[in-house]
Amino acid sequence: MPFAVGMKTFYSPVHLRHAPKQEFEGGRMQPAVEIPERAERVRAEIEARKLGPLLTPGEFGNEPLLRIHDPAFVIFLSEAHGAWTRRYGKDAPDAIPSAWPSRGLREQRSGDIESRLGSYAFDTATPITKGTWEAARTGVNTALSAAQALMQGERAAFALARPPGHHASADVFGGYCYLNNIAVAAQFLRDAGMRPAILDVDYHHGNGTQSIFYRRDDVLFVSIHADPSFAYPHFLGFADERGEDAGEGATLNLPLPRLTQWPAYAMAMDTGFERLRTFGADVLLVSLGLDTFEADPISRFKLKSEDYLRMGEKIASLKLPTLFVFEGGYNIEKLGEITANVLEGFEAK
Ligand code: OKP
Ligand code: ZN
Repeated sequence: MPFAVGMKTFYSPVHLRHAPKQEFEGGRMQPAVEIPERAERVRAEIEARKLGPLLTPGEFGNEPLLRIHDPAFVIFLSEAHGAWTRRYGKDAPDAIPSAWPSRGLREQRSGDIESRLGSYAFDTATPITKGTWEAARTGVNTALSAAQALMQGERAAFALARPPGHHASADVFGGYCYLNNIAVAAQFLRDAGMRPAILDVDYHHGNGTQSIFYRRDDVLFVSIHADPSFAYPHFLGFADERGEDAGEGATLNLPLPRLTQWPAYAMAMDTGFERLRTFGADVLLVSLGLDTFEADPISRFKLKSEDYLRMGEKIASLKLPTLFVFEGGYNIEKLGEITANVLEGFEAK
């Protein structure tokens, strides 16, 4: 195949500026797991296996971003770390909220940084660091560049974006996510007249992506994930959530039990694929989380390295232009290998 140059991967080193040290979880500060080395390992493996060219994302401005995210939320993200260090000092730890407008409290936020943080965050695992905004902003451009490659006729592209995006909604951040990379890319393709479907294979339910499209019938959301009755994000992703209003039926959740292995996982993929076909999508976006791996440090599924080749092949069987967007996956040693396996399995078909 002399002319096969492989799948384009979009990557920017700007992701390195988001390097959280710690997150609050399990009642204490823990070493962060969503760290720069994740994307660096994947990049190194793509280079080593010569899966295709590594390209620098372009600049798309704020317009595509604001098609999904609330302007005040975007301004907050861009200002938050500055406001935090003005309050707590130059050497303050990364920003993590300490109070939320839960039931019985007023939702109205003041200009105070604690009020804004608590109002826009939904967990304590998602610190805002000095470089978070620039990295997240560049992650969106990474996804948009890959979407543009599809519009220009590529069969597939990979957005190696960090931080991940699928837990972020229009105006809430959490789950290591700040801006929803895949949702912005899906809207960008929609605005170009296409009919996008999102398949989320991260171990965790993509609550942000679901919320964004929940009342719409023009973007399908299918998610395979650990049942929220025992897994993060705990409060969304149950099987009875099927979309609302115009969006009724355009959300499909396929929660699976602890210790799920490839055969059951593949069956869930087949169930999701049936819905993808009846929806009549003409472009597929995959939230590619690799935390379903048997040795993932924070997850409880049991997929093996070779299963990711099968996963890639299976996704290719849909015969749709496909945009892979990097999400979770925390086993640093094997993350490059299993990510590249999906891409290689896809390319082989
Ligand atoms: C982000 B992505 C589990 C704690 C979970 C947050 C997980 C965010 C996952 N013991 N903390 O979907 O991979
Ligand atoms: Zn995840």
